[in-house]
Amino acid sequence: MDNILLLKRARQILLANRRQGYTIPGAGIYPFQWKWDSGFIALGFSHFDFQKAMAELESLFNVQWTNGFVPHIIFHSPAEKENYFPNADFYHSSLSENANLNYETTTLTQPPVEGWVLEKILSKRKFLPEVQDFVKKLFPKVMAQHEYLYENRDPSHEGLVYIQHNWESGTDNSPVWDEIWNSFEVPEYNFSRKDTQVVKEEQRPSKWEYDYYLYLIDLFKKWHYSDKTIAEKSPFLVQDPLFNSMLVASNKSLIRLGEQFGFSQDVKQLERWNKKSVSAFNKKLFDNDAGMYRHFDLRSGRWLDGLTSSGFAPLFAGIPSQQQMKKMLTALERFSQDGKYFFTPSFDPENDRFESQRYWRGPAWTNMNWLIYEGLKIYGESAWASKIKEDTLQMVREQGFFEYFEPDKKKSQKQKFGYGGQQFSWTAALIIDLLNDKL
Ligand code: 9WN
Repeated sequence: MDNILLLKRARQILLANRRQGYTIPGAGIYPFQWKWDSGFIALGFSHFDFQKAMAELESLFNVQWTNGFVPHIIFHSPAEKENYFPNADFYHSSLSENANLNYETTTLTQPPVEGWVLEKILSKRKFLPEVQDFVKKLFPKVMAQHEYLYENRDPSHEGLVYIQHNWESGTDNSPVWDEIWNSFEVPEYNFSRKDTQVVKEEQRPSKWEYDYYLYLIDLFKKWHYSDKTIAEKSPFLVQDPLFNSMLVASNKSLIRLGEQFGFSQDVKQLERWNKKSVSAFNKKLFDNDAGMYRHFDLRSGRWLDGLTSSGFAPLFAGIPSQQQMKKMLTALERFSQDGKYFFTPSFDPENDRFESQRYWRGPAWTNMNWLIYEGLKIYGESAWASKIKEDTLQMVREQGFFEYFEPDKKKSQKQKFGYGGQQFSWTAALIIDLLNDKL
């Protein structure tokens, strides 16, 4: 497939996945609106249909809670209720005193990508008054989300916020969580999996992992979703390098947008937060031996076991020093094992727990590739950035617009298909962005 056809297919996918005012990640498996997916999708739309890009973000922030929190799934369509588990009935978001009762949502969030998404889409239509009005309207809402995170997810005021559930990380069944799951027991849940009716079981998280995911939500329900109680009592409390990188990158974008649009008080606050975050990031999360960033478990007081592609995300936020970045290039090379794997497997391929088809335990993902690609450009590492771009385009050209991809190049050529959901929105959106990028 040449680039023109690839671009055409990508646009068709985004349009086909569009519903009323929002876009689903993929038909069949994900029939609602997801938070960080919407960020990537808005970026994709901004290249050819600006109204849809703005609508995507607007529909996300319409749901914002009174405390600034933005939930990770908005169950817009009641007709799809039976097709996803766990749905709104399991969460009971109304148990939280902060919930927005006009919408059915989850009670978890996802990486705060919206600040940098807003800046990126604005750069394409800077001078249109309508777009400027849109940014002015969204800025305070994105700011309120950052306030929520710094005030409720950073109890020791370190500058690093925690996630309270693996679903908040975006990298749901990453092997880094195994250690936490092994530290306590949960009851067996009886429920009917919907995901494995549309995607092969060996490409999805295992049933025992779902039991842990559900148990945590049950605990939170008991505590009426109080962040304070969760911080005190929950067994899962992690400073995630991907989540915090998205926060720092969004801080930086909000600072630039705030200066441009006259939000000077907010700019000062953002600068204070951000300084602290970057410094804590490098002190606490950088593993000098591995040459990359790690997840920190606030419960055990140490890094979680295992290296993941999330550990490269700080590049996107310009967090590493030049010296750290050089070390990260060596780690990146090791992840690709001399070109055996596409950039970038989601988990360390030399680790015994690496599984090349199981979701976040090994496969390559276009959004992680894209974040690393953009990060390397910030550091002027264009040769490296081009390698990642080429790998990503090749992966999608050979395997299709899947959710995630076989990272072993030889194996992928033989099988000619990817894994998980098909006609996947963020894969399409980011291919559009990459094809429009001049590098
Ligand atoms: C749970 C929608 C989402 C992504 C996540 C990805 C996956 C959901 C699931 O799909 O998670 O949120 O049901 O597996 O891990 O990053 O946002 O694409």
